Amino acid sequence: THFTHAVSRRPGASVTGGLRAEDRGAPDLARMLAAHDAYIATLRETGAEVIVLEALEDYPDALFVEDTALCLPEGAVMMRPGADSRMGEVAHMRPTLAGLFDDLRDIAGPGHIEGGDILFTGREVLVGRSARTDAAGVAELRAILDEWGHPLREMQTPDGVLHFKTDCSLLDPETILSTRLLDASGCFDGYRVLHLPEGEEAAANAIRFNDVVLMPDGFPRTAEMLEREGYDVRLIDNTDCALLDGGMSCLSLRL
Ligand code: CIR
Repeated sequence: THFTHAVSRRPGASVTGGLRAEDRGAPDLARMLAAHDAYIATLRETGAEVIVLEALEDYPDALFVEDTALCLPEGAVMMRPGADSRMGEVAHMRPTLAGLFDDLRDIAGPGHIEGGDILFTGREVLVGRSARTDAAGVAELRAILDEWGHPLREMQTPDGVLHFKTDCSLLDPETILSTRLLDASGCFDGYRVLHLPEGEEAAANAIRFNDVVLMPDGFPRTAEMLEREGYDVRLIDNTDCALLDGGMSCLSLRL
């Protein structure tokens, strides 16, 4: 998979009010910005053009751009977040994607779907139903993907897990990094699955971007496993995004 572009958005001061399942303290903006810089620099190192959008103070979670759209070779689909406070982020992303895609679609509703629940493996699109993504949202996406010729497989994000991709990542077209919990559902039959070492489940949200794999710092056994498997691993400080249940995939749209 070769990506020529990525789109990200700077966190603003309002990020301290971002959504979180459990309050473990507020993120530190300065440290978050430094980590965001490192993330963007790593994407750029691979030769991709990275568009960095301005912070949206009215939307504390707007840095998690992945949830606003699904980017595929045929076009992009603007999502319809299940979190009320995030709905308005979509309209702010739309003009950027309109400049990058000829075919731009919208999930019109009433259903909901967020990009964090969608894993495109190249051969199919896996979508996890979750507290944010419902059957009607998935059905609307399916109708669009039918037109584009992409099979969609609907699965279930485990209870208590924010998004499907909170618990898995695509490392290459054949290989998925997954928690044992998610993989136990059998959803990755037909792929090679690498399991997160016990106690390092929080490293499941990684991304393969061109020649590198970005993963959160602080999970040494996962990093070692991926290096042993031949991946060029880059560690990013995810301390502050983790307080808001966010990770590597959430911080960019990749196309
Ligand atoms: C939220 O709850 O919506 C944000 N605090 C975190 C979103 C993370 N996004 C993602 O996993 N794609």
